[in-house]
Amino acid sequence: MTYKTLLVEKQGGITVIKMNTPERLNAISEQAAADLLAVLQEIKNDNSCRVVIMTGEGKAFIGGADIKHMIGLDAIEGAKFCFAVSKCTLEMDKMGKVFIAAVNGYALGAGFEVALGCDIRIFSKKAKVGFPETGLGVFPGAGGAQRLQRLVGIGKANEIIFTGDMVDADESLRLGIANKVTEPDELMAGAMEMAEKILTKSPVGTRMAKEALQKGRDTDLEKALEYDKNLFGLCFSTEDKKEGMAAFVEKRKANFR
Ligand code: CO8
Repeated sequence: MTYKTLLVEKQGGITVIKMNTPERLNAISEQAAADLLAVLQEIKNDNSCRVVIMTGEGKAFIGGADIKHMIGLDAIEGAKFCFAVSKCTLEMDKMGKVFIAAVNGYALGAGFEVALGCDIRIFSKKAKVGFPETGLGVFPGAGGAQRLQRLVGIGKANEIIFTGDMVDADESLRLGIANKVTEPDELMAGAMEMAEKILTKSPVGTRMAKEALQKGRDTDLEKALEYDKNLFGLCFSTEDKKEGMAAFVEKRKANFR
C-alpha cells in the first residue's frame, strides 16, 4: 500500500517506515496519525516482517503533533487526536515485532512519544528529543509522561517535561533514552545492523521476550515471574526451541524458520 505522509520499504524481514512530510518537520496531522495506524495494521498482518525501523525524512524524526491543526480543536477533539497517537504506540507494544527508532533529527512532543514507543532507539549525533508541550499549554499526553518516567526515572522525566529543554544525543545516551549514537550518515546502517542481528535470533524467543518485558513492566515481580514461567514453558512446544538447542549441542548455527 502507499500512504500520503510516509514511505514504506520492505527488505527481507525488515520494514522501514519513513515519515515523509519534511516541509513541516514530519509533524503528525490527522492524516499522518491515520497513515501510521494503517501501516502498523499492515505490518501486523505481515508474518514475513519481524523488525520495523522507524525514521524521518529531512531534519526531523517527527517534530511533534501538528500545532496548526491542534489550535482549532476543542476538548473532545483534542482527546481523540491524542489517542490516535497513543493507539499507534499501544499497537507497537502488542505486536510481536521489534521496533527500532532511527532518530535522525528532532523528535519532539508526539515525535518523542513515538520514539519512546519503540523498543530500541538509535540516535544520529544530530538528534534532539524533548517535550515542548508545557510551553504550548498542554503536556505529553500520548504516552510521553508515562513512558519517559519508566525509562529514565521520575526525577529526570519531571525535569525534561517541566522545563521543555531539548536533550541532545550524548545526554540521551547517558540517560538510557538512546541505545546507541552514530554519525548522521551511519544512522540507517547502524539500525539495519541491529535489525539484522535480531533477525538471526529465534522468532519465538524474540516474540516471547517482548511479551514478557511488556507485561512485566507494570506488574509486581511475583506475578511477572508467574507469567514468564508460562511463556517459557510455551517455548518448549516450538520448533524454534528444538532447533536452537539442537544447534548448540551439534556445534552449528541455528537455522530458524
Ligand atoms: N506542528 C506544525 N508545524 C510544525 C511543527 C509542529 N509540531 N514543527 C515544525 N513545523 C513547521 C513550522 O511551522 C515550519 O512551517 P512554515 O515553514 O510554514 O513556517 C516548518 O515546519 C519548518 O519548521 P521551522 O522553520 O520552525 O524549523 P526550524 O529548524 O527553524 O525549527 C524546531 C525547528 C525548533 C523543531 C521548530 O520547528 C519547533 O519548535 N517546532 C515545534 C515543536 C513542538 O512544539 N512540538 C510539540 C508539539 S505538541 C505535541 O506534540 C503534543 C503531543 C501530545 C499529544 C499527542 C497529540 C497527537
